[in-house]
Amino acid sequence: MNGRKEYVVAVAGATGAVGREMISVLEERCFPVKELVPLASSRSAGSRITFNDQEIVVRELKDDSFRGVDIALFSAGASVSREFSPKAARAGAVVIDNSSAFRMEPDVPLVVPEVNPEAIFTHKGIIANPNCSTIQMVVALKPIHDRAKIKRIVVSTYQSVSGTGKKAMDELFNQTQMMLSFKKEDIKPKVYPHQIAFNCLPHIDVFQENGYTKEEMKMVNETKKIMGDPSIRVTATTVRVPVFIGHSESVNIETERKVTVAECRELLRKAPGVVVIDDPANNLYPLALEAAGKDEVFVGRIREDESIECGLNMWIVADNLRKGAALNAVQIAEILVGHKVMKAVIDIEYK
Ligand code: NAP
Ligand code: 12T
Repeated sequence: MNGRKEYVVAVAGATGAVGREMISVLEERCFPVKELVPLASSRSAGSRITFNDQEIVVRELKDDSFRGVDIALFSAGASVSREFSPKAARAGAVVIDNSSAFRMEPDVPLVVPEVNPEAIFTHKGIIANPNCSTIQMVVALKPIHDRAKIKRIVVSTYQSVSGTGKKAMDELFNQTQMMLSFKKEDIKPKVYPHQIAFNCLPHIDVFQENGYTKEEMKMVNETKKIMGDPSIRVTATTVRVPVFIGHSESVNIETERKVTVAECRELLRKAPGVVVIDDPANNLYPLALEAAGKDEVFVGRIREDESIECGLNMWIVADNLRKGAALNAVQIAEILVGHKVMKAVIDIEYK
């Protein structure tokens, strides 16, 4: 196969917050698409999306949707993935699944290209895209782990509503409008259990028996799997904040060997996919508003944790729809087909 081969690419969930972003990222990065197949539920089948100045009709996702498809990007929720990803893989497509359905399956690689690209080639038809909050954290922490071995991570997140999807973005918009027009008593939360406008909710995804939310446990378990090191201890508190796009994280790490602030900045300046914005004297640090629409993971507020011997604190921000979801999935596809990054294996790996 040479670099000029083109692929039939299906996007399941093409009308959603992440699916739309996947289509624009494919276009922006000139992914070699022979044909784009946008799929959604019967609700939006028949509507149109634009790809490379072409209008394409959205089709209903069905059992036979994947005939002739080479790569299927899934972002239509975990239950849709559970039902249709194996069918797509059996039809001959390589699935890159953005839902939580298969991430912790031992047979399914969980990939962040800056961290563990080699895992891609172990796939058996399905590759999982990690949780948004985990992706941006491991992109920033991998170089530090390689240098000084991270023993423990304590993370608190400030997550935007776009992580939940388009209905949640509408809910924040509408509640904000009602608050500003003195109609607070008319607000009836639907997507979240409480009002999100002008509020912070320490609750993302469902509560588990151990008192943590599923989002918190995703950060714990996925971090170990992606970093390939089950010995890293991780604890998380995930919080929804009234921001449309961009997740922010306060991250505390304890390392085996000492890393100074200057060394940490230097390591991260050289790290792929990372931009350091760390100039407190000029009030410069990463901001969700500025990360939105960008591809990189932004890191700042790097400082020593003076309460322990070998510890650091930092603030990590990224666009959750791009690096946290759509961009990461497309980067995996690029490696798979040898576009830009690595040699093609898609044909050898999956027949
Ligand atoms: P969204 O804006 O609500 O969009 C959902 C999409 O799925 C829509 O295109 C919808 O089509 C489609 N869909 C829903 N039910 C379907 C069905 N039964 N059959 C076919 N299509 C169906 O949600 P989103 O934010 O894009 O998120 C979608 C998925 O991505 C979820 O699995 C979420 O967990 C995951 N996600 C992952 C990350 C991450 O951390 N990597 C971040 C955000 C989201 P209609 O227009 O027809 O309703
Ligand atoms: N519930 O991919 O609500 O597992 O922000 C990502 C984001 C699940 C996921 C959210 C979620 C996922 C959210």
